[in-house]
Amino acid sequence: MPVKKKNLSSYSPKKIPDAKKMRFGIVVSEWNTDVTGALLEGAMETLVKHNAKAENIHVSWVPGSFELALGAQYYARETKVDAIICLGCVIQGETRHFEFISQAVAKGIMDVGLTYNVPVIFGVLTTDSMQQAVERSGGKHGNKGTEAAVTALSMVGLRDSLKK
Ligand code: DLZ
Repeated sequence: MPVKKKNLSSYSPKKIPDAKKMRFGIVVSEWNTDVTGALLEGAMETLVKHNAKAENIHVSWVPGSFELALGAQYYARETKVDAIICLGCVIQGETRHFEFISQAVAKGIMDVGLTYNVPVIFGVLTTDSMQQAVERSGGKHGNKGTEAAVTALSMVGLRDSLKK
């Protein structure tokens, strides 16, 4: 039964698969580092809480959210990770840059997942303001990094449950 979400981080821990044998790649954007660093913390804490081993979590930084999809593709092609988590923060500015980056990264991340048959998780905040981003990276609306990690665990669990 799905959990009714109160904030980005509400989930039922009992239903999350054990991550003891799972490997993860996390690609993080350097743009708005205060926020993306907090997303990374949320994701790492969550993976470790569900028994992922620190040596099985690989973190790579990319210059901005636009580069997340290619970073994810490198992981998908060159490594044997079970899931890739992309973390970024795109904040609405005065120009249309926001739209281009947000749409490109969402589509790019989805394409990598479907091409390589590996969960690639969209842990990217797209907000109107820094305040909204802070509230969603460990503030009153939870942490999207946590949500991204939970999604990664769930998708690897789903894949494993369907293996013959
Ligand atoms: C250029 C740019 C701008 C204006 N804003 C953001 C942002 O809010 N969040 C983010 O992650 N990256 C931003 N970038 C950088 C682009 O993602 C990208 O790194 C550059 O356009 C170089 O390809």
